Amino acid sequence: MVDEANGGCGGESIKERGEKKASCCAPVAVRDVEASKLPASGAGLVAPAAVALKDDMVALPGGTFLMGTDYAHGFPLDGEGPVRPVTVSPFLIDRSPVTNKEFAAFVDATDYRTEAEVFGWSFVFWAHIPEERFEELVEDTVAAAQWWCKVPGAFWRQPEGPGSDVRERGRYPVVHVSWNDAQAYASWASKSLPTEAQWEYAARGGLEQKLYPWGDELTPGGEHRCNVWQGQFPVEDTGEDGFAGSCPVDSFPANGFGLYSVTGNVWEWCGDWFQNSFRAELVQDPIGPANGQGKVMKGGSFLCHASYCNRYRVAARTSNTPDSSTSNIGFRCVRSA
Ligand SMILES: [Ca+2]
Ligand SMILES: [Ca+2]
Repeated sequence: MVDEANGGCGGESIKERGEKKASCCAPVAVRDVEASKLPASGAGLVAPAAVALKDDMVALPGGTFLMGTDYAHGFPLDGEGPVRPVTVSPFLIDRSPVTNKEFAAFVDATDYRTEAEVFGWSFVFWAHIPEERFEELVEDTVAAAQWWCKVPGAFWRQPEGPGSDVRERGRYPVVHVSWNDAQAYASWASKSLPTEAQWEYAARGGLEQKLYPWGDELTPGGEHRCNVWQGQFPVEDTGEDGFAGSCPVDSFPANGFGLYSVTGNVWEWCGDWFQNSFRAELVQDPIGPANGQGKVMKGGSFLCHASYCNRYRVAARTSNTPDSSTSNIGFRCVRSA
């Protein structure tokens, strides 16, 4: 059973949603550590010069911005606020989440095995599993969030389990990568995972205190600007924004800093441990606490819906354990300037 895993995004009141442990839309994978040896941390993996990485990063000047929200829309127990001035040093950040094609280059060069492979399973959203193969592919569901299915054999190259592949999804964000996997990729690419402050500064795209990377309206002029959920969660995603599930990283316009796929599509791992408060004295290049249970994730995913898990706002945050993997968590990297 995976019922210790918490799910979220379903059937609660707004109050309950705010009080729920912050891992809405991305369940905790309770891994059986005894069952297998933990994979390499990625330490010692160095990108060979022969591998040509397409390094599509944008250099950001850094500076002081207003981080967080004062909760006209947010979840107080997620620790999104209050709004405070934070200063980040100049850095470079990937224009988009790491794609399947980019992750494949890493795996081809290193034979790295993701945690989903080592543990033998990952979480897949129910609607993406072929109905006729549901019995065959799904070993269990999360008790508190039955739309999350434990699928043996699901990993980044087989996102919906055995029989699926990413051949037509080179430009889609890689998913089923744990924080540890993301960290391994970043080390190999001589990069790192963004701090939450770096991520939020970059996501805001130069706008101050807007809900979304482009402003305060979700669909300005009726136009979709990110890949989230339309319809009744978790039953029917009408895909009005063009996608029921993840989408190519550059499907929607970039933000003011030239970053794609900032909100919606897939959650993105950050380097910091999660804590639902922050240390007010940390105003210059803040990082999370020294340790914790979960790592920060930002940006929301294709499963987010206003009625349910309004966490595709730039100030929104959640977390998951560093060895968890799902079909809606990916990452992008940064490099110091
Ligand atoms: Ca969508
Ligand atoms: Ca996102």
